[in-house]
Amino acid sequence: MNEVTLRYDWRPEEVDALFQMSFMDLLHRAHEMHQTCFDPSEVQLSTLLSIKTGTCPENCGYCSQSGHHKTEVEKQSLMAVEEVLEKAKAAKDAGATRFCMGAGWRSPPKKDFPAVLAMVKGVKELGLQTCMTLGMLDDDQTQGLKEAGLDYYNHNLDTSPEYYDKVVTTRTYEDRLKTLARVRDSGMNVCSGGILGLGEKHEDRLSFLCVLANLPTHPQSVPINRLVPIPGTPLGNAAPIDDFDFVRTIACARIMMPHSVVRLSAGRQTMHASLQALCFYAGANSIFYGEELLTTSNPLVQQDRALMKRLGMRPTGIGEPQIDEKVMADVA
Ligand code: SAM
Ligand code: DTB
Ligand code: SF4
Repeated sequence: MNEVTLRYDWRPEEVDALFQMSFMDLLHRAHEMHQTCFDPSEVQLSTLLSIKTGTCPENCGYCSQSGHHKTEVEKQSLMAVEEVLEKAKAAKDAGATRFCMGAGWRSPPKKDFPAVLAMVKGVKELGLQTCMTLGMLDDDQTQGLKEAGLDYYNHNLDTSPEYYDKVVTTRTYEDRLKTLARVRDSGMNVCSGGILGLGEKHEDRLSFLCVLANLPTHPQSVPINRLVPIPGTPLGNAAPIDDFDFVRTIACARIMMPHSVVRLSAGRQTMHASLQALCFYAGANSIFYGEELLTTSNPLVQQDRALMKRLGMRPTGIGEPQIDEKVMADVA
């Protein structure tokens, strides 16, 4: 009898020991965990839509939407609810099971909140899971989203607490943790992960993974982004992260948060099919599906369908809410 025990006391030295394993041994270990907790042939498909783009008051060094950087991004005020629902319907028809709506806000403005709630309700009525990422939330906003039926709230920690202020200074890591706590306490599913390739050190990746895995409950969804360098941002010329270090990070996330759905997120556009396959083997079991992320491009739907076919993988509705993650998984 094999048991998966969920741990919340990971230490950076232990994660470093995982990273120091041979690539093959680490992937083998991660894949065994993946097989124990999921069907590794399944991949969850989430489609993204930017519902409000650009002019964000935050200064995140990686982001095309920050009003602090001179980027080419086309600014757009809040999209009409009807237009969002049309996009959601198209995503469902293409095979997505979750629709993620993102806004270039520090936090949602009061005047726009009724429309945001209408989007959640409308997208749910189409039979899709809903996710939103709107920046920091207060208690009332969190409650409003929960009551509207929002399934997931995305709020990334992005990197280690030690490196955070090298990337953004208009808010603190503590602010991020507070919003995550509100979302978690409301009973909504948490989607939280990060970006690799921000110029962070190996130690920052260890620390980032430990913070994420040592939250009171593991985020139900963990997006791992590879930086999409945006011209005009402070990180527009950042050196790309080594492919194998990227895969190793996914493997560690799988081992440390066994029941979380790990999403191979931004950055797939520049990843060869074989690198993506390695990420799936290491434990990634979700992707952003659809030709656009928020402001940058993503592989075409036909390409992703072809990739799944080549790999013998199929889309699934596995990102079902998994609030009861304390349950132990037993396998014979
Ligand atoms: N404004 C909200 C916030 O920051 O939480 C929501 C939107 S923001 C664009 C959501 C996430 O997208 C960020 O936390 C970051 O992880 C990711 N992201 C933004 N720009 C990126 C880029 N150039 N490459 C990779 N990931 C990026
Ligand atoms: C996440 O972790 N990645 C998504 C989503 N959550 C909101 C965003 C990726 C953005 C990539 C750059 C862009 O398209 O602007
Ligand atoms: Fe604004 Fe979010 Fe971009 Fe930061 S990541 S600048 S908060 S849209």
